[in-house]
Amino acid sequence: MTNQLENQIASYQRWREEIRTGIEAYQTWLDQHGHVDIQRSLRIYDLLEGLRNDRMVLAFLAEYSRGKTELINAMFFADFKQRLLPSDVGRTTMCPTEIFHDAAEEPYIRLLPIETRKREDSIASLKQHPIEWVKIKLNLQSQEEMAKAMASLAETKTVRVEEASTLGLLDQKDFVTTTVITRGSKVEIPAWRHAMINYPHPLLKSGLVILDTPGLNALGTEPELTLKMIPSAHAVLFLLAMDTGVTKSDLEIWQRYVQTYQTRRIAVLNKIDLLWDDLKTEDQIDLSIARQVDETCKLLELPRDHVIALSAQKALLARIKSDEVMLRRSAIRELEDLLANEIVPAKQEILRTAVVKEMGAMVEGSLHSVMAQLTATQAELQELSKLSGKNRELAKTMLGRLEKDRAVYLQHMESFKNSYSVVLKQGHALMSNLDEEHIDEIFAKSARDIETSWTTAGLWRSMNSLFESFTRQADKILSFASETRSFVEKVYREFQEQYGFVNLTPPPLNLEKHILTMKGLKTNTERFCRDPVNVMTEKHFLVKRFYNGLVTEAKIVFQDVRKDLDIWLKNALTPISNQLKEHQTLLERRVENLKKLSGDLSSLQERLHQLETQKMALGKQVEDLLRIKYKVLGTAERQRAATAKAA
Ligand SMILES: Nc1nc2c(ncn2[C@@H]2O[C@H](COP(=O)(O)OP(=O)(O)OP(=O)(O)O)[C@@H](O)[C@H]2O)c(=O)[nH]1
Ligand SMILES: [Mg+2]
Repeated sequence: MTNQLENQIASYQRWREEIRTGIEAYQTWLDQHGHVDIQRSLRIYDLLEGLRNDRMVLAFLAEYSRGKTELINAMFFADFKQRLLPSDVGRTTMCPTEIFHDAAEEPYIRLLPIETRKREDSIASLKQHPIEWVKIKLNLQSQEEMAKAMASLAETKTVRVEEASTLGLLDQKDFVTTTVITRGSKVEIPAWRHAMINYPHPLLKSGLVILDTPGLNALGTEPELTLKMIPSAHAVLFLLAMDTGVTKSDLEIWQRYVQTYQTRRIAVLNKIDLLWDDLKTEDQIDLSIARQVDETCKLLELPRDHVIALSAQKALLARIKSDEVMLRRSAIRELEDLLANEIVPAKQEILRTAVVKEMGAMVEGSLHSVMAQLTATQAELQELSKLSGKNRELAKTMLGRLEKDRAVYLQHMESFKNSYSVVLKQGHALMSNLDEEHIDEIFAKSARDIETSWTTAGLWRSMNSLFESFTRQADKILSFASETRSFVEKVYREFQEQYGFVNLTPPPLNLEKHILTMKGLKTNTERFCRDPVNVMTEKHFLVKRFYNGLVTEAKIVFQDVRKDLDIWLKNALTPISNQLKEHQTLLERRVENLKKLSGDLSSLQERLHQLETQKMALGKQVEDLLRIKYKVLGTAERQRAATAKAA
C-alpha cells in the first residue's frame, strides 16, 4: 500500500543518494586532478557518513491513552495484519521507544534495564554499549513471537518504595514526577528505561525514525528525552482524544515539552470514531468535529491546518481489512499528506542547507579556479596567436607589458596578505576561546558554582553564568563574521574590477540554530527552577540529573558553534586566498612562457598546440564540475519539481 508519504520519503531518499554520488564524483575529481588535501578529504568523508546515517525523527507525544501507539501501528505497521506495538486502555507504553531500521543487523528489540538510572550514564552513551541492553531477536514470520517480544514495551515490575526512590522514580512528597503506581507498601515501576526496535519497514529503511513516548508522568523523569530527543526531532505529533478534549495535563505537556521547543508540530485529535453515531447525520458529526478542532487550535495556538482529526483505531482496522471506505473516513491520510507535503520537504531543506554549507564554497572554489585557468589559457592563446609571423621585437614589448602587470599585481597581493593575516588571526583567537580546554574551563566553573548547593537556586546561578558566557561568545563571533564578510567582499570587488575575477560572496555565518537551542535550554531551566514543586521539595537527585542533562546539551551547543565557525572561516577566506594565489601563478607562467618565446619564436606553433590541448581539457573539467555542482547543490525548486513529477 503506497501513499503520498511513502512516495515523498522515497523521493527524498533518491535525492539524498544523488547528492551522495555527486559528492563522491567531486572527491574523484579532486583525486584525479591532484588536489589531495587531508583536511578537505576528512570533511567530505564526514559529510558522506552524515548522509549515510541521515535520519528523520517523528516524535509522538501525549498524555497516556490518547492513542499514540495505535496511530503508529496504523501508520507504519498495518501490513503486519495485527496490532504490532501494544496499545491498550490505561497506561500501556512504559518506556520511550525508538523504531528504526538498521540493515547491518537482523531485526531486534533492545531494552535498557531501568536500573541503569542509578548511574550517571546518558542513554546516548549507553547506546554505544550493546552489552547494557537486553536483546530479543525478532522473528518476523511468527505473529505470536512478535507480539510476545513487543509486549516488553508495556512491562512493569513491583519494587520496594526505597528502590523506586533510588531510581529517581519516586519522591513521596511529590507524585508529579513519579511513573509509579502504588501497590500497598510496594510500587510498580517500568521494567525498562528505553527501547530500540530494529524493524525492516520501507519507510524506516528510508531513514525514518519513530519515537513513541509514555505519558506525562514518565516524561518528567528523563531529562534526556525532553532536553534532547524531543527538541531534536524533525516534527512532533501531539495527540489528543476526542472524548477527553484538551485537559489540564494535555495542556501541561504541550506547554512544557512541545510549544517552546518545536517549530514543526502537529496536533492530532484522535478517536473521532467515538462520535460516529447512527442517530446523527454526517453533517452533524462533521460539525461536532469541526467545533473540537477549532477549540484545539485556540488552546494550542496552532494554525487550523495543523490540527487533524482522525481515528487511529479505525485506520488500523481499515488497513488490516483493506476497507477503503473506512480508511477514508478515518482521515489518517490527511495526516500522512501533511507530513509528506510539509515535514519531509522541511527536513530536506535542513539537509540541503547543511550540504551547501559544507560543499558550496569547495565546489564553487574548484569551479572558479578551473575557469580562471581556462580564461588565462585563452588569454595566452590570443596573445601568442598575434605573434605568428611577427618579429622578436613585438614579443619583447609584450613581455615588458606583462611583467609590469605582474609587478602591480604583486603589490596588491602584499597589501591583501597583510589584512588577510589580521583577519585570520582574529578568527583563530575566537576559535581558541571555544577549544576543548576553554569549554572545559567554562563548564568546570559552572560545576564549581553548583557543587556546594544542588538546589534550584544553585542551578539557576550556575546555568545563568553559562548562558551569559555563551551569549558573549556568540555576539563576538557574529560581529567578527560580519566584518570579515565586508572585508572579503571589498577585496573581491577590487580584484574583479582590476583583474576580472569572478565574484564570490561568502555566505553569512548563521548561528541562529545554536542560539535558539541555548534559549530553549534557558527557558527549560527557568521553568524547572520556578516550578513550585521543585522549589518546595528541592529534590537534589532531580536537580543533579537535570543539571547533567543541561550541561551535556549546552556543551554540544558550544562545540557546534566552534565547528560552524571553523567551517565558515575556511569557506569565507580560503576561496579568495586561493584565487589570488592562482592568479599570481598563472601570470608568472605566462611571463615565463613569453620569455622563452621571445628568445626563439620557432617553438611558437608547438606552444600554441599545447595551449589548445590545455583549453580542451580545462573545458571538460568545467563541464564535469558544473555537473557535480548541479548534483550536489541542486536547488530546492528543482527538487520540488522532480517530486511533483514523480507524484
Ligand atoms: N475508539 C477509539 N479508540 C482508540 C483510538 N485510538 C486508540 N484507541 C484506544 O485507546 C487506548 C489507548 O491507546 P494507546 O495507543 O495505547 O494510547 P497511548 O497514547 O499509546 O498510551 P500510553 O502508551 O499509555 O502512553 C487503546 O485501548 C486504543 O485501542 C481511536 O481512534 N478510537
Ligand atoms: Mg503507547
